[in-house]
Amino acid sequence: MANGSLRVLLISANTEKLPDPVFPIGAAYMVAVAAEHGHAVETLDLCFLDGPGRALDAKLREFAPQVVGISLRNLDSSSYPQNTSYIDDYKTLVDAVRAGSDAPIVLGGSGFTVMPQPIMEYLHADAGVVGEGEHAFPWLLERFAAGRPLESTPEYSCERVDGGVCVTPKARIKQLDDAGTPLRDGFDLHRYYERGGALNVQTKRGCCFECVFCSYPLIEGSKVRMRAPAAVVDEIAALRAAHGIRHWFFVDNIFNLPIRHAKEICEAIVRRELDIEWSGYLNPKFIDDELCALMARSGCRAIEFGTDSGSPAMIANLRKEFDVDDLRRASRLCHQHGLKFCHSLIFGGPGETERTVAETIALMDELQPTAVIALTGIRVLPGTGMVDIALRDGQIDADDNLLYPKFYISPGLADALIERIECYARRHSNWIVPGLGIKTNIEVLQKLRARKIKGQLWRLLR
Ligand code: B12
Repeated sequence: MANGSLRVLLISANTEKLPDPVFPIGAAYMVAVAAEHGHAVETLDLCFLDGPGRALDAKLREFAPQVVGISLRNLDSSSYPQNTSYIDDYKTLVDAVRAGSDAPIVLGGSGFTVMPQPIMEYLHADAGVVGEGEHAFPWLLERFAAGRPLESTPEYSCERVDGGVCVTPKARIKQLDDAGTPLRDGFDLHRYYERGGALNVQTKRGCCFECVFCSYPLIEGSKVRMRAPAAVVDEIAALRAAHGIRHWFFVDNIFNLPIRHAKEICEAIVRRELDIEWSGYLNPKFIDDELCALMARSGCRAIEFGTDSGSPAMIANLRKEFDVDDLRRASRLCHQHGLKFCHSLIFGGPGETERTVAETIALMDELQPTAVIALTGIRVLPGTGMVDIALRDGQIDADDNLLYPKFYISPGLADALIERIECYARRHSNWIVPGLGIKTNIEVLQKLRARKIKGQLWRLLR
């Protein structure tokens, strides 16, 4: 091995299969950068294994990694009252790596970035990268290879947490095309495609909004940075040609902002005759006739609107930057262009009352979306506006580190809310309520996948 090169094992720790198993794109970006910097990289994906067990032991023995990177995508299912926390599985994983290897353990991923300190304190890792890893991970590997400590530099701030070090890049990557593309070969691409119904691709990072509950700007920054449409299309085309992947999910926080960029992506897909089908998250405000036409032509088959509420008062309380007329217009455009669409809702936010719940339900009746995905309760995440509100309303304690999920439900509404949504959703076949197990039966979903049905399964609900 070349001087300064290390054996790096990248583990994707995510095992969640609802609503679908999702390809570990963040980990695949890290595989790519580590390999580009001359390191020997191997991968271990826990998604389809029954616990790390023998597979991990064999990897540690045979590959003898000098660094183990662990990608933590999710903390918990973020649904209430039914909820799954993954934190204890991560602890079991880290302990198993420790038992079989002396290699330093480096954490990263969106789940890690949401609350680095509590995770470092609980898992006792050697290091963690907060935010995007394309620059920070190779920097950290170089330090390990040279036997140098992790200390702050003009580019990185290094903070000691419980015997480990949290590395935070002081600036985000400006030119997103410099981030490269994920190297996917280390993961079972076909299995994710078969069982998840799509692969994923990113066209931009960042979110400029400040919705009161949302962690996206904390994870990706509040400045939107875009990839060149040609680069996005090249990435899709390569996987289309090499592996026949036709179905895609754009993982952008908001696919259609800036709207010009979204149109360029669609135009590039059409021009290159990629013959794909795709879906993604859209904001109901930045949508017009031209975008819908282009989306339909380029293969968009399902749109998820981050609507959250249909009540004017709640839209304001959640600090959303659109209004009910935007929701009406966006829904109408989808109907006109034959685009299947769903509204994602979060009930129970600050100020929610029976009246605002009724307003949202009435609006859904009016808009006739293909599906509604409803959450009851807001998972309180550190660094978001929900912390102060939940403290004020006595729903969390000041010393709660929020590692295990706490949910905010507008005071006085808790049981009434769950009953109301359950009752409504059971009578309306296009409502999905993960926290109540409504339309989230994994056996049913996997049977549909076994019948080779691709794309978003909620499309089938209406
Ligand atoms: C797109 C998306 C989805 C799509 C995924 C579609 C698909 N086919 O990929 C859908 C709708 C299916 C979905 C579902 C869920 N999601 Co989701 N999702 C996202 C979103 C918006 C983007 C994720 C993504 O792909 N990012 C792009 C990649 C490139 O970024 P990345 O993974 O963060 O990787 C970078 C860094 O983190 C770092 N990195 C990553 N790994 C590693 C490893 C090491 C060692 C290092 C050093 C660095 C590093 O470098 C990478 C490149 O810069 C995020 C929010 C966000 N903006 O992050 C939520 C997010 C990941 N989801 C979340 C959750 C909770 C879920 C669900 C559990 C529940 C739900 N809300 O539906 C399910 C779980 C699904 C599953 N099987 O795992 C949470 C997870 C944190 C938490 N609160 O637990 C997030 C962060 C949103 C939030 N609420 O805060 N999701």
